[in-house]
Amino acid sequence: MSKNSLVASVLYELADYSEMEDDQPYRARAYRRAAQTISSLEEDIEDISQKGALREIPGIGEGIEKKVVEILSTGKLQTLEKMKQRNAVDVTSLTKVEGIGPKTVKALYRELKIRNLDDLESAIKGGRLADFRGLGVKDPKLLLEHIQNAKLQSNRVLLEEAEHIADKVRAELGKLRNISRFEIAGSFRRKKETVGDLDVLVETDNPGEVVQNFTKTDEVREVIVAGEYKASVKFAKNFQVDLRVIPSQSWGAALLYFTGSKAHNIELRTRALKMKYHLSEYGLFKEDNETLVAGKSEEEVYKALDMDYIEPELRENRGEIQAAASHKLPKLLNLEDILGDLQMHTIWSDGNESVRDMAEAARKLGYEYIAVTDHVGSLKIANALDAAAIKQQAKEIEKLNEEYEKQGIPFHVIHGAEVNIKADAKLDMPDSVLKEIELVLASIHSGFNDDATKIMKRFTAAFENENVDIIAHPSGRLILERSGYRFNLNEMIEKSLATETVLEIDAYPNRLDLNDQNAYDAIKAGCTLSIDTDSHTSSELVYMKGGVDQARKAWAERRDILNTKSYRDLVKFLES
Ligand code: DGT
Ligand code: CA
Ligand code: CA
Ligand code: ZN
Repeated sequence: MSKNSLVASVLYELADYSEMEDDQPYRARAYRRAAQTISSLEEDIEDISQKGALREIPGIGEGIEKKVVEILSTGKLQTLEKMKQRNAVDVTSLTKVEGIGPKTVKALYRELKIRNLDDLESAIKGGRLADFRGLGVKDPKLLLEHIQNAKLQSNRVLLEEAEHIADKVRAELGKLRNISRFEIAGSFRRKKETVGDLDVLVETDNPGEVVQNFTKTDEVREVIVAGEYKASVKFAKNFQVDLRVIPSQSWGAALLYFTGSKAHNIELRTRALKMKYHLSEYGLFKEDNETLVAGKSEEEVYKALDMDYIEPELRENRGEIQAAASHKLPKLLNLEDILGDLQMHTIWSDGNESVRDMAEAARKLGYEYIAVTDHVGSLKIANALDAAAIKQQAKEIEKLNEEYEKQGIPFHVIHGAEVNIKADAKLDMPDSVLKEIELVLASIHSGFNDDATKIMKRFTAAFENENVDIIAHPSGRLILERSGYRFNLNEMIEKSLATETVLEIDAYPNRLDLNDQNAYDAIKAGCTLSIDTDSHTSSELVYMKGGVDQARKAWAERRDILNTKSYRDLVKFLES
């Protein structure tokens, strides 16, 4: 399987350590950029390396090329290993604490000799952090909470990363003999935004052999336990994979049980008891005589409990049990329902490819349209466009659309923009300019520490501006990194309905913003959402899948999502 994520994670770590050691910040930035590019590559980095084409990847020069080759052949990087020894500071864990970056880690080490989370915790408890500058959060209670979160998170990965690990599991299982079927259950199957471990179920006539062979596969770094029917192992980066052998007659019951969630299971068992049954991972039994009623498939179990089948994404105990019993489950959105993507960036601002490149990639995905939404205004880091550049871009897009029309290609590029909602609650571009843009996303990129009232004042200005169509990544969170600003969801929902402004599910893997619970509340209240990838290169357009997964967790149907509309209907909506 592809080593892209391994190479990326080593480079990310290298970036953190060099930021801590080095006074030349561009170096860390270069490593980080390369890591980001590599993790989003479609092509296998090993193949690229074998072709000698590493240098053709944007952001990879001679120095990084050498490092990539070393990681590919040895699985690690000598420079990084030395840095780790030299510092003996657990940068990886410390930077997981909200508000702590590599620079703070450096200062914490220099001034207070803090090397890891435990050191940090005792420093806070001992009041030794009182005079320390360079921490945004001062409140010891809040800091300890952040440390606790960092400890909990330390082995959780983004769903997108779990997908790559799952690919490895599938590949390894595919090589083993005597497996008649397998399935990855748990939070992974429910498409939770982060995954703690993988729960693999297999059906086989040779349990002992399969378990043993699994523990000997290439990906396994450590065997925690291995019995006759079960093994727990660690993959790279300490990520746990549990494997269980399941008998055929219990397959469905076990899949149901190990898919969870725990809360869903408990509700389901309660329902079974009321119907004089007993439900376990082995099957659904008559309460009095232990006769097996159902267990071969999940469908069979739900049916015996007088329920419709419940998709794994919905199994979070948000009312799905009652809905399934009264045949009122939503008809969930599918990836095929999505006809376009309404947030992406090009070389006009901070993206890596041209408008045409993005359009062509979107056409290959079968879309009818995209909106190109480069940053506009004065955001320097994002290389935002000014009014003159916006006009030029409009012309470029118009030309491309004309070209498509001449060739009879039914594809449209919508001229959009992402405008920053400034700290003073003004949009970072005058209305006279915004008015000329077909689709305007508004979002917050600064002033994250504002209180909820101030944040809502800023959002209100955006909602009430009639040029604004979509509020992008509404919470501003980065999963496993920062929790986002304080916003009031109910007020957001009210404003969205009142002003017909769409809320976004930003599908970028570490954003998924709105999150599933907030999106669920918004949809329930009647809001329309759009699912956009926020792509900065064309290979990221496939992140749509993760956005759709989150929307499905939020009970979204096709009609709830803006970009399931045909191009004509979308234009009507934007013009109204
Ligand atoms: P994770 O791994 O933390 O992302 O979350 P899950 O949901 O995969 O949790 P995990 O791996 O601990 O367990 C897998 C499933 O097994 C879980 O979703 C439901 C089921 N399960 C585990 N422990 C219990 C339990 O004590 N009671 C019940 N009813 N189900 C359990
Ligand atoms: Ca799990
Ligand atoms: Ca587990
Ligand atoms: Zn943005």
